[in-house]
Amino acid sequence: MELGTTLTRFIIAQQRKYPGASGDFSGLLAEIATAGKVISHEVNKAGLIDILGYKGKKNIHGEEVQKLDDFTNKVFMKTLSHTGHLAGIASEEMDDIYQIPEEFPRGKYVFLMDPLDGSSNIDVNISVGSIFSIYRRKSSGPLATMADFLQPGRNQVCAGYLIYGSSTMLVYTTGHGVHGFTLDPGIGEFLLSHEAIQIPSQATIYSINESYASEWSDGVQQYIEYAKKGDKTARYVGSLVADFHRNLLKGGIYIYPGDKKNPKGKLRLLYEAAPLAFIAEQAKGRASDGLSSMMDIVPESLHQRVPLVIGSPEDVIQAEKYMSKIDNPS
Ligand code: P6P
Repeated sequence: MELGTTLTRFIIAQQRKYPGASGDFSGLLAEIATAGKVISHEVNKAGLIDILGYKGKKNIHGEEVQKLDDFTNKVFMKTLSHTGHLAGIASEEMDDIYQIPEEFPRGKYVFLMDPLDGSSNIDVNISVGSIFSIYRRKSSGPLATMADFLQPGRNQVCAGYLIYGSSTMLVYTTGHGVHGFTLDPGIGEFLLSHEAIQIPSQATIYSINESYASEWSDGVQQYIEYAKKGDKTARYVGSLVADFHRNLLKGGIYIYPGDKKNPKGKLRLLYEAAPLAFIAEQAKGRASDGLSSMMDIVPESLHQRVPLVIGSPEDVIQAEKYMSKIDNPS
């Protein structure tokens, strides 16, 4: 039986292909994959054991912390802290940065994550995901600093996501293209299933929550009207990783705009928009806040929100034309 290309084998081959690529990623990616296997196992039986529902606390954003949010955060923390590659970790589920404990060797990278995005969808069996981003630290002392984390997306050395859906997939980039691996639960291995993913330059899908239409800017309103008059069709799961992953493979545009009530929108720059922007650009796609490239936005705080326009480059450019001309006429 042909095993297929395992994640480990692919990473080793990539290191040979790109000698400058640090071997550190092989260790980190292998542990991220391990965390993904553990989380996939729990997510897939969530309806059967008491890890659903509300944990009885709220996070820094005032959002109810689901039991599985907490579980997945802990899985990544335990799996990654010992690798010796990280100096610190930031998470949507943690108010401040986490220093790798001194009993573990500290490394030259920092790791940021949304450990379980879309977790409120678990109860109704909709795909959810984990999103991660890795930077080389800028500081040199024993402890990671906030400056290590507040870097523009262009500085990322690795970004990816796990999607827990009809199958569990790991999709990542280290700046040499975007590659997708599907978990074979029978052997517990992630096998290469989507090598060198490239997003179609233009497509018919647009993803946006139209219930907020009355709050949108004129530019967003007029772009969506333009899209509806054209050949586009609406697809909106309400789970960012699921909407992004579908558009990455089939093409399309996803928009979570700012609006009159929330000018910066809902999504987080550092552990949602920036890692997906790195993936989109590596897949020949495009990502912005409607005006500026997502990869060039310099973060001012760990949990800051940002409007997101991402997907097929020609569709994103068209949306940006409406949003810049109408919302921000020079
Ligand atoms: P809305 C989930 O809470 C999430 O952060 C993303 O996964 C998803 O795309 C978005 O929020 C959905 O938000 O406002 O459309 O319900």
